[in-house]
Formats: sequence, structure tokens, C-alpha cells
Amino acid sequence: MEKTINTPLLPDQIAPVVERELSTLPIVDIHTHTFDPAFGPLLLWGLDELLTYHYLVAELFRARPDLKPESFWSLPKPRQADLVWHELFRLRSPLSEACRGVLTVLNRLGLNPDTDRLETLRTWFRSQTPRQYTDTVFRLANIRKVYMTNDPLDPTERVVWEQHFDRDPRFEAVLRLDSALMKWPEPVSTLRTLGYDVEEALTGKTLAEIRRYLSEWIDRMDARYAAISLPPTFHYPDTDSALTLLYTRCVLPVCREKQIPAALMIGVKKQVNPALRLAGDSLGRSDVDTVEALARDFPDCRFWVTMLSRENMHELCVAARKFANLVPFGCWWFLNNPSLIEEITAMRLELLGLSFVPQHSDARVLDQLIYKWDHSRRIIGPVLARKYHDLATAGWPVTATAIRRDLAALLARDPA
Ligand code: HDL
Ligand code: ZN
Repeated sequence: MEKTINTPLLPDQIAPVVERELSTLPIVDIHTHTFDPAFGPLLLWGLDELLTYHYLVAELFRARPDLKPESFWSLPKPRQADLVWHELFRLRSPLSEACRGVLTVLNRLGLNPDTDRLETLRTWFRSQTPRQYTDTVFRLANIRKVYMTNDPLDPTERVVWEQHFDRDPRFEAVLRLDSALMKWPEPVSTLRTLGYDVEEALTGKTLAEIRRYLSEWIDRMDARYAAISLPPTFHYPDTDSALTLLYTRCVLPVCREKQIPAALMIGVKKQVNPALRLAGDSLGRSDVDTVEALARDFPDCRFWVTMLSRENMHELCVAARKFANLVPFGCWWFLNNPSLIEEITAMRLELLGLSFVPQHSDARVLDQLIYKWDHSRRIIGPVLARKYHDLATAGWPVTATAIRRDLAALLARDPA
């Protein structure tokens, strides 16, 4: 075995080896909305959660433009799921990526999706327990661990953090900053209820108290990085922006002190259609000058960056060539589709080599880990195989050992 994995591969051996190494690589998923089972109902899983994923809700309203959002939201969740299944899966071929994902999950679980009524499937899911099903999902998806999205200002989540509970080591914590920094001074009252003596005016004392909030909660959660989603209008420098001031005077100093990355997720146009609730967000082209300026002015901060506009992803690659403290990651949200993952991954390999993170799942429902990684492996693998094939064609000895090493660097490392 030792000899073979160090033996240069023949060109037509490369793709199967990449596929094997990628399927057996236990992945580190650096951004999800899943929760350690200790958080109880915050961990979403099962068929009705899969079918009422906000991506599918948006697609339901396209299939049924006559459907009034409020009448949909007034239905109990199983009835919402029934409607999604009927409209998107039974009356039409489920060709969208979000629809396909549900089918991949059911298929990998060995369940038959060819049914008009969901009760048989629901009976199977009811036979699962959260912890046992978590084991099943991690095994089928071949994931080593995931990073959560944690918000201490969410009372339903905070109450769990304030008790002692045994952490599941497969669920790392991330401090999410949106609720504490966006739309200042809206967060003032909530921060004050947590005991942070902040005021509307961004005085030195208020900034210090916000840094204390960040520092204390990074410690309490053992947060491995701090993340924020930002609108296309976010700029740095911007002397008129409370958000920019809070980010540069509070978040970056604390991330530097804690030696953790600062994750920027840029390009969300929040609630362009509020009636769709979580499905109501859109995207906008953002300012990569801002990303370059942050990387330049904060050289000892490490910025993990993903952007929502396809055009921004190319600009971000070039910016990352200029600043080693920029780490592009993932094909986020509206970019998490096979055609775009393929384009973006090839572009990143060509511009950045292995110095980026190709994907995160953004899974909101635990079961989605199965399909989001199944689908991404099917795209990222062949793109990588073509690049290794190019090396072999140029006379470079491509080995299984090297492929295994490179894949681990791309998809099995912690944010650092
Ligand atoms: O802000 C984010 O982390 C986004 O991923 C949103 O949660 C979004 O609703 C989403 O789930 N995208 O996949
Ligand atoms: Zn997300």
C-alpha cells in the first residue's frame, strides 16, 4: 500500500483517486446553522424541517403565485411540508438544487421518495432520536465536525449556554455578531439586559463594554471565530458608519487579542420581501475595496471572507492574492449551486492554489449536511481531478499521498 500511494498516477487513474480520497476525507464544515443536540429544539432535523427550508418556501411561492404568504405561514409545519411536496415534487419535477437535496437525503437514508403522502416517511423519522440521528448524518456525510452559528443575544440559545452542558466535540462554536452590531443603537437594550453598560452614544466606555461582551462570550463558548453578515453597502473606512466603527474598534481588537479569525460574509440585502420571512433576503454587488482596506489596515487580523455576488468572488480571489491575511471560503447561499461551485472552485485553484476553503454547507437542517456535502464532493472532485491531470500532462508526478495532503488542507482544517 505504502508504495502505491507514493507511486505517480497514470492520467486516467487520477479522477478515481481524487474521488476516493474526497469521499473518505472527514470534512470540517466551517459554517452551518446546526446545533449541538444539547440545544434541543434549536437543532432542526427531519422531513418537515427539510421541506420547509426557506429555499424551498421561496420556490413554492414561485410555483403558486396565487398563494398568500400569510395563509402559508398560518398552516402547521407538516401541512406546509405537504404543500411544498405536492407542488414542487409531485406536480413538477424537483429539478432545483434545494429540491434535489431533499431527494439525495432520502436516497442516502435508503427511503423511497416516490409517494404522494408523507406519513410513511414521517414514521421513519419519528423512529430516530436527535443524538442517534446526528451520528447517522455525520457518518453518511463523512464529516469530522461542524461550526455552528451562535448568538448570545438569542434568549432561547443563551439559556442553554448559561447552564452547564457536556459539549458534543463535533459542534464547534462561532460568535455571530449581527444581533450586537447591526442597526445600532437597536442592540443597546438587549446588551444592557445582559449586564453590559452600553449607551446609544459610541463613547469610549460603550466601546469597551462591547469589547467585554465579545471577549466574555468568545471565552464562554470557546468560539473559534467571530462572524458577521454584512450588506453590500458596508464600507471601510466610513467615518459616518456606526457599524464600521463598532467592527474596527471592537471586533477586530478582540479577535486579535483572542487570536481567532474574523469572518466577513458580505452582500446580503436583508428582507427585500419581508412577507417571505427567512426566504426574503436577496443579494447585492459589494465593495471589495473595503475588504482590501481592512486586510491592509489590520495586517495582524485574519479575515475569512465569503461574498454573495458571483462577480465579487473573482474580485475577492484577486484581493486574496494581494493580502495573505484574506482567506476566501465557501460558495455561499445563492452561489451554492453546482454550476457556480464548479466555476468558482476552478477560478480559485487557478488564482490561489490551495490557499482557500472551497466550501461550507451552511446547513440549517441537520439532514442537509448529507446532501450539501454529497453534491459539493461531486463538483469539487472533478474540478480538482482536472487540475491534477494538467500537472500530470506537464510531467509532474501526481500521487495519492499528495492528493490526500492537499484535500486535507482544503477541506479538513480549522479556521486559523
Ligand atoms: O447569514 C447567514 O449565515 C446566511 O447563511 C443566512 O443564514 C441564510 O438565511 C442562509 O441560510 N443561507 O444559506
Ligand atoms: Zn449561514
